[in-house]
Amino acid sequence: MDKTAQRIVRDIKSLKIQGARNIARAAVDALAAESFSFRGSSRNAYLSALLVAADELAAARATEPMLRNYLRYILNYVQRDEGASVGELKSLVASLQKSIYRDMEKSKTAIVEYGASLLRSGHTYMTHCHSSTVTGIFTEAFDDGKDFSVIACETRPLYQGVRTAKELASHGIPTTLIVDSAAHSFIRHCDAVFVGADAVTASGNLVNKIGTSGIAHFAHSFEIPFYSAAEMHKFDYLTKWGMLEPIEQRSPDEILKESKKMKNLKIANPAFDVTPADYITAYITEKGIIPPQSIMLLAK
Ligand code: RUB
Repeated sequence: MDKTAQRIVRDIKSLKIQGARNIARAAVDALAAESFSFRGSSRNAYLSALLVAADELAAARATEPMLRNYLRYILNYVQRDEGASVGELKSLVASLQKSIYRDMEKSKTAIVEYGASLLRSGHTYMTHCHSSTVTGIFTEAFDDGKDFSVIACETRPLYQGVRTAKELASHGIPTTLIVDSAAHSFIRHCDAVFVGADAVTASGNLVNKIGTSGIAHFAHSFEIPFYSAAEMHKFDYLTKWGMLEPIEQRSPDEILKESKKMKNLKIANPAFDVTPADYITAYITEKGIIPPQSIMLLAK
């Protein structure tokens, strides 16, 4: 595999690159790098190099349909063009990479606009983990002159919520950072919850950072609206056929370094959990703000 592609796989695995959008974009870059660095004129050898790289990238993070959808999109185009030379296929991949960038930017702009329209001055919002889409919504609304505050859960074990809190606070948004276990105590002071999405399933369920489903449960019991900002590319088409979204299990070392030396101690570290559609007020997508029950109708 190409060196740049290998580095991107490592960075995705080690969470140097984090968040579904960033991961998907990096995976597209890796596949484009693999394509660009291919030497030779055999179409079959070129295709196998792309397929091997795509497999490695897809395996880097189990719970990321956006990554898989974009890789599949590129491979479909490349495989369909049966008469094309390797040179032509390389140009095709480069132009698909650019059109994916445009597509991602366009959908993020639309989601941010729809999401920001839900925010009100004087309100307080809770968020969990680090979603580039949700921070985009908050900063856009703030820049529009809305005066609100945010409560960010720190998101153990890797504290992506601390990143969110720092980002929002340095943008000027009044932000309170809390430990995950304080979510229940603080949610009653919130007007809505905004989280990102790693995957959306055919039944409208949300797969997002571990801890999301607990917060959704609290929000439901206090009748507080719960929104997830999710591009349609986060929809996992395989769930239409009954496949369950795989949940990535992370290293025990993220929780306790010395655990391997201890007898009778097992560490469980799932990276994501599933929030039932019933707890979700709506998904904020590039197609509008839609109830979870409609997601499958709108996913192409
Ligand atoms: C990140 C996470 C984010 C989603 C959405 O988990 O759960 O909420 O990926 O992010 P991790 P975005 O830090 O383990 O990758 O809106 O940026 O796609």
